Amino acid sequence: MKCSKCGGLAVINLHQHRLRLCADHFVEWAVALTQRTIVTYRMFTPADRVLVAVSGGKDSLALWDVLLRLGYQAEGMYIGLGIDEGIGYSARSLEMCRKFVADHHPEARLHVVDVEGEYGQSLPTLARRTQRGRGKPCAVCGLVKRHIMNRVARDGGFVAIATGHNLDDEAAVLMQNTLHWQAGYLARQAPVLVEREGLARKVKPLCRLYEREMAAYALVQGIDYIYDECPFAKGSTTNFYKELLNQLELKSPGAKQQFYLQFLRARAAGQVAFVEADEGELHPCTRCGQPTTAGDLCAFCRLWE
Ligand code: Q46
Ligand code: ZN
Ligand code: ZN
Repeated sequence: MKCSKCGGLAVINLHQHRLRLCADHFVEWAVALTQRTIVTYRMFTPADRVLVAVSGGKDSLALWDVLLRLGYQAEGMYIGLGIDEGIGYSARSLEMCRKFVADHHPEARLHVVDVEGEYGQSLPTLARRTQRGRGKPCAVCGLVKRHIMNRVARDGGFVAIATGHNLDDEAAVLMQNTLHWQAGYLARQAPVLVEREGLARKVKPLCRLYEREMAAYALVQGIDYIYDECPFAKGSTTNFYKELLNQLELKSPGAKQQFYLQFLRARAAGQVAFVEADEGELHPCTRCGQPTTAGDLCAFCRLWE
């Protein structure tokens, strides 16, 4: 298999783009596509400080790598959830983030927030105690991560929070929301969530890259990452939809990309419109000061009551 650009040995076949690329041209292509996405959706500029949410997995570490290569002021943020489940998941994922910095970008800054150290309970303990989410800690986890990311972004003066969601993640969520006609979620599913009163902007610069491309990027760049998913992700509905979409992709290369990009285009052109659920007025939580639509205390602060 020959590289479509230089005729050298290709390491990846990008069926949906009709491209085969060697290692160098693949890295160049992935970095350029990310840069185009950042510019197209006006995510941030080189003058802005960006906080990258890193989990130790391939997508978030690759994203951080790409942003630093592009010269952005990107700092990492790792949230230690205290998940062990017999595989030392959180400890190993933090180790991967530290190793990434040491091996690839020793000058980069990594912020670490340890949930148990800072708030007194690990995520699994907190989730058990509050009994939210039917035995799975994911609902509480989402709430905790959103709160902490927003706090670090606000205190540190970051313009945006960047996450490593790739096209497979976005297409799976889109499929899930479409099958259930979740109009409120569909209205909010975008590469950029604009900032509003006290809530930082959220951006997904990898939303045009396939998951297999991110794995290839990490491999080619020699980025070590934690292969295991969070143990609580097993059997998740998102994973189920990802598998369905992969079957579709096998029969019809490019199907995932088309599904997601056509949605974005149709929405941008005003062909489809979804009304965002009215979440009510935001006001500051009396304890932490973060915006909330609930009563005096925000949902995060109520967790610790
Ligand atoms: S929500 Fe659930 Fe994830 Fe939190 S507990 Fe793990 S699987 S990390 S993206
Ligand atoms: Zn080449
Ligand atoms: Zn609060």
